[in-house]
Amino acid sequence: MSLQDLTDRLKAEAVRLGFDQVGIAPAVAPPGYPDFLRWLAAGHAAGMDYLRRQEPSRAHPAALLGEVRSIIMVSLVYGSNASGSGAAASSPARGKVARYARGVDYHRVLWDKLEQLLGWLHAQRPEATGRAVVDTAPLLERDYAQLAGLGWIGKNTMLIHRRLGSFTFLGALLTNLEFAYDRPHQVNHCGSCTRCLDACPTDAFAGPYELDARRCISYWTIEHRGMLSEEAAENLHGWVFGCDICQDVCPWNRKAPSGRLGAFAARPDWIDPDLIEWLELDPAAWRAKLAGTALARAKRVGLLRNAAHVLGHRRVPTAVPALAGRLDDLGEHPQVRAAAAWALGRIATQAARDALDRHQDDPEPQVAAAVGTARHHGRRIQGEQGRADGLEPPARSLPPEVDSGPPPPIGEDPGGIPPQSVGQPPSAAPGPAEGGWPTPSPFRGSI
Ligand code: B12
Ligand code: SF4
Ligand code: SF4
Repeated sequence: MSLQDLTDRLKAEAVRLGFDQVGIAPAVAPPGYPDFLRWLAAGHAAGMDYLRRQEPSRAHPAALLGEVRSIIMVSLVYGSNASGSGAAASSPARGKVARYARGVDYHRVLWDKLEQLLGWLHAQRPEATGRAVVDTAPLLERDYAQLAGLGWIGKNTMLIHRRLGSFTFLGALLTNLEFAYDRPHQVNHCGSCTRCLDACPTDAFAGPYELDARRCISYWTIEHRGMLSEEAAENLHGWVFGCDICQDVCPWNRKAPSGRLGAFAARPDWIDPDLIEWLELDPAAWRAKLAGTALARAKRVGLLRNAAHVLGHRRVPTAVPALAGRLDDLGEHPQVRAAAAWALGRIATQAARDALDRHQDDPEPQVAAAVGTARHHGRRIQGEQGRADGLEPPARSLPPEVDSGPPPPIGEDPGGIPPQSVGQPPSAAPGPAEGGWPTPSPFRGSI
C-alpha cells in the first residue's frame, strides 16, 4: 500500500468513526512553543501549575512517544449558537454552563475513538505504535491542529474552521508511521475583527491571541482551586462552569453546524441549572450527577462555590435558606461555607444577616473570616439600600451581565472574505450511533 493509499484509508476510517475533521502533520517541534514560554513567563497561566511543570515536554512530541513521526489531528463539533444559555440569561437563580460541558465528558469520547483508530492502523501495519492524546498529555493541541490544516488560531486563541467554527474538540494520535502530510492552515481569517476581544466582560485578553487566565471566567470557574478573589466572585456574569462569550460573538460560529454526536447532546439539567437546587443536593446525589461529565473537573466544591457567588452577586433573596443551610452545616467543605457567607453578606436580608450572626465565632478560621467580612458588607449594603427607606435590599436585575446569546447578524465576514464551504471536513458522513458513558471518566485532563 502506498503512503497516499494508507493516508486516504486512515482518513476514511477516522470519518467512519465519527470525527468531523482529520489532518496529519509531521512530528516537528510546535511553532507556537516560544509563544507558550512567553505566555508562561508573563504569568498568564494563573494557578495552572501543571502547565509550568510540563513546560519541557511541550517542546517536542517525542517527549510523549519516543519514535513519533506523525501527529494525526482530529476535531469533533459539539455545539453551535443554536444551543444558547436557556433561561439562565433572565432567571436570577439559574446559572450558565459552557456548551462543551453539557453532555458526556469529551475526553473519554474522543480518546476511545482515537484508540479505535489506532487499532485499525495496527491491523493495517502491525509495526505501528501510537498514543492517543485528548488533553491527557502535554501537547500544544491547537498548534498541531493548525499544522495539520484543521483551521487557524483566532484572536480569541480558539482553533477556528471557516465552516465548522470553533465549538470543536481537538484530539491527537501520535504514531511512529509516516503519512502524506496535509498543508498547514496558512490564512488567518480574523482580519480586522475584534469582536471577541471587545466582548470579553473581564478584559481577559492581554492582546490578540493572548489570553490571561488570571482574568478569565473559564479559568476561575473550572481550574481555580480555593476561594475566588473578590474581583472574580463579583464578575462571573452568571457562569458557574466555563464561559462561551468570546466564541458566541465570533462571526465564524454564526452558521456553524451543530454537533452530530448524541453523546454531546446537552443534558437538560446542565443547560441552565437551578443554583438553589444545586445547594440543596446531597453529596451522594452530586457524585451520581457528576459521573462521566466534564463538570467533575471542578468537583462539587468548586461548583457550589461558583453557584454561591453568582447568587450572592445577583442578590437573590430566595436563595437565603439554601445558602444558610450550607453555612450552618459544620460538615460542609469550608470553601462552600465561606462562599455561602460571602453571598449572604451580599444579599443582606434580615434572614441572611441572622445566619451570619450565628457564625461570628465559627470554629473554622476560613469561615469565621468570611463571616466577618460578609457581616461588614451586609451592614454596608443594608445601610445604603435598605434602611434608608425601610426596605430590604433589592435583588439585582440581570441586564448588567453579559449574555451569551447569539451574536447580532453581520453584514460581512471579518476578513472581508465571503464564507465558503471547504472540501476537507467530511461532515456529511454518518457517524456511529452513540450511547452515554455510565462510568465516571478516568481522565483528569483539563478543558
Ligand atoms: C490550559 C487550557 C485552558 C486555559 C487557558 C486557555 C488558553 N487560551 O490558553 C483556560 C482554563 C482559560 C481554558 C479555557 C477554555 N478552553 Co481550554 N485548554 C487548555 C489546554 C489544556 C492547554 C492550552 C494551552 O496550552 N494554553 C497556553 C497557550 C499559550 O496556548 P494556546 O492557547 O494553544 O495558544 C497558542 C496560540 O494562541 C499561539 N499564540 C500565543 N501567543 C500568541 C501571540 C501571537 C501574536 C500569535 C500569532 C499566536 C500566539 O501559540 C500558542 C501555542 O500554540 C488545551 C488542551 C491542550 N493540551 O492544548 C485546552 C483547549 C485549548 N481548551 C479548549 C476549550 C474548549 C476551552 C473553552 C472553550 C472552554 C469553555 N467554554 O470555558 C475555554 C476557551 C477560552 C479561550 N478563549 O481560550 C479546547 C479548544 C478547542 C478549540 N477549538 O480551540 C482545547 C484544545 C481542549 C480540547 N482538546 O479540545 N483552557
Ligand atoms: S472565556 Fe469568557 S472570560 Fe475567558 S476570555 Fe473568553 S470571554 Fe473572556
Ligand atoms: S473572527 Fe473576530 S471574533 Fe472570531 S476569533 Fe477572530 S477576531 Fe475574534
